[in-house]
Amino acid sequence: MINLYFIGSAGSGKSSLTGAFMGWMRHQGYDAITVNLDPGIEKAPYVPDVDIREWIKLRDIMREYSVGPNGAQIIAADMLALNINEMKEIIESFETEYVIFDTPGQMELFVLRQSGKFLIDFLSAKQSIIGFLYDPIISRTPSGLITLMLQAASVQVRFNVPFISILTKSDLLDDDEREKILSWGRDLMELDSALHNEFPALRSQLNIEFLSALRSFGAEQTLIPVSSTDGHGMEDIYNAAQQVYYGGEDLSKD
Ligand SMILES: Nc1nc2c(ncn2[C@@H]2O[C@H](COP(=O)(O)OP(=O)(O)O)[C@@H](O)[C@H]2O)c(=O)[nH]1
Ligand SMILES: [Mg+2]
Repeated sequence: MINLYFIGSAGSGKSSLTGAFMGWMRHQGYDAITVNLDPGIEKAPYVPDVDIREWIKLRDIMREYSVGPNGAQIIAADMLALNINEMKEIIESFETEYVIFDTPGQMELFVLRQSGKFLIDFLSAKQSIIGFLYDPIISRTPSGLITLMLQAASVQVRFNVPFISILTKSDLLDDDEREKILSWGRDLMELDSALHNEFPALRSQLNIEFLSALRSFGAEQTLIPVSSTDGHGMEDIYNAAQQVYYGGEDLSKD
């Protein structure tokens, strides 16, 4: 069983990708379920098989603790792991090959607080993969892309599980823009010179050594461009995930 966690900044497309990838898996005849870990989600673009809202409801927390929606999000994040035994049992009862996790809208609530790490470890870190989502609008500038790489590196340090990098909503980019972002991801020299074009009087320590150090995190920065809207790239996510645990071997379809 592989646990695939989609993690990325707010609005990067986690929930949409969970739905789109699940739809693709099902269409291919692969065995998968979805788990929603976002207690704040209003309308999921898919029907979760397991849903944190069964246990945690933002509205109840707001009432019980007399806090607003932001405070409730934080409390909810800390409560994420409370029902984890039950959740694990339910997930395992599906006896499925793939479990696709949609994580909370605010990435830092999942990444920085203890419960996210605890949850991934508890649900068997051995078989986990993180799909880190790069928002295309942020990735369009060198400084934006580097910022996301830094976030990706921090997610890697934090969870220490295999990692794939996904450029979401690629339908919003024209061909040139998409190619530019992908080649920045592949070639740090290019990213470095683009950064110097963006900031001709660059003052910070964002130099090529820094970028190389960033890359040495083992962040395989081969960005996989996908679109949840037109379904582009779903197979590439699957192949990348299979590559991590099975050296690319195909699952048996049923
Ligand atoms: N054009 C386009 N929009 C997308 C795509 N994926 C997500 N969106 C939109 O981006 C916004 C945020 O998506 P969502 O999945 O809720 O992001 P999350 O906060 O990371 O879960 C929504 O308005 C989606 O409709 C995509 O592949 N293409
Ligand atoms: Mg979401």
